Amino acid sequence: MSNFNPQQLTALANKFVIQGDVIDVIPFGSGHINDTYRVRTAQQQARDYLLQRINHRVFGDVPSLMQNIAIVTQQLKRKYEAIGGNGRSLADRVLTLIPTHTGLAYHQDSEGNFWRMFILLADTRSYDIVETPQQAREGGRAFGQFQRLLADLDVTLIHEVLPDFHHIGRRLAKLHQAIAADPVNRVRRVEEELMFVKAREKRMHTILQRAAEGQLPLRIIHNDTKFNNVLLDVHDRAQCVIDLDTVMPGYVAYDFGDAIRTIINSAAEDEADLSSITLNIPLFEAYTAGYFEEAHAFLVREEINSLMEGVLLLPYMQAVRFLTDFLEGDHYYKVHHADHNLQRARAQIKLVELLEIHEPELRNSIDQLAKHTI
Ligand code: GN1
Ligand code: MG
Repeated sequence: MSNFNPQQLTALANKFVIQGDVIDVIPFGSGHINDTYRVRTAQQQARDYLLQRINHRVFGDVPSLMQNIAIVTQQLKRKYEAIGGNGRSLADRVLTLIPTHTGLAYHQDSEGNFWRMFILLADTRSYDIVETPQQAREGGRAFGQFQRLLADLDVTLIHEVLPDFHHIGRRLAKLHQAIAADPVNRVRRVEEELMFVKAREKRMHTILQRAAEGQLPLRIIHNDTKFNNVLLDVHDRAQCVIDLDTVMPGYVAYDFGDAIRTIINSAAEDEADLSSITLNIPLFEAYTAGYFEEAHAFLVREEINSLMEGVLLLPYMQAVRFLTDFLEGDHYYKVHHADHNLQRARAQIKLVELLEIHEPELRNSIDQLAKHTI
């Protein structure tokens, strides 16, 4: 995280239309891309805020990114208004952007950094590792509902801010470029991992092939359905889906697979001790059941058939992305120690191995749960 001192951060927070005087601005959350801070304000009953520095090396077109978020949050608010309150205010269920004093969705500082602000949702929490089936089911409902409420939004309104984000062919091409260039002389350290990746390249194209055959509708999906992107309330009920930076057109299996990647894994995404990575199948089933409760309203049969492909693809793609960044010298993801990207890649590879072993069982479970709800 770049260093901004408290005075600078307070001044940045005051660029936005906030209520109350700023008490402090402190680092918050565990994202790998943007820098996030919590802004506490003095006024009683006033909300706290989230201040974020958008990583503009990753998100080259910040105005389009912010436009996507505005379109998506407006649509969600419209839908929730129509459905009715459920005892919660709209600001508690959908992210709310706070404008700058000049009426913009972001502030650009003198060094060219882009900043934005959201309301911080009080009394919520997120989990890096899921603990109970109830949490998993709530996560499934939340992402299923997110897709459902966006299902009638015109796909062409949303900018593809990170082109080919989940296109495995492009991701592999980047990995091969990194192998060929080998700028920091690390290829020799990942030969085993590269063999694992290469042995599965063809199979991992299944979703793209089915899409090219016209069997999978292109929908607006979240594209970063890590479980910690759902905020749960104090009773572990899903309250709000967050991190809308990557909301773009894609296939539902991507969101399903990325969520399962983090839910079924009993260990952390970057677990160093590979023997502690195991599959928690009851959590997988709970997420899937919750997902179908919401998604049955729009899913077509071919999409249901594609979900298991997503479960294998997303951890595989994540391994490819971590390996690529490792080979390129760690420029994309924030790393917290030497070889962090390698450790992350190895943990994801271990996960793919386990998922392959349990594939028939997981596929069967998806089919059974789909029958009950669809
Ligand atoms: C990044 O926003 P954050 O840090 O949760 C990444 C995701 C990866 C994730 C892996 C824009 O997400 O695609 O799945 O790390 N976001 C981007 O933990 O690349
Ligand atoms: Mg993200």
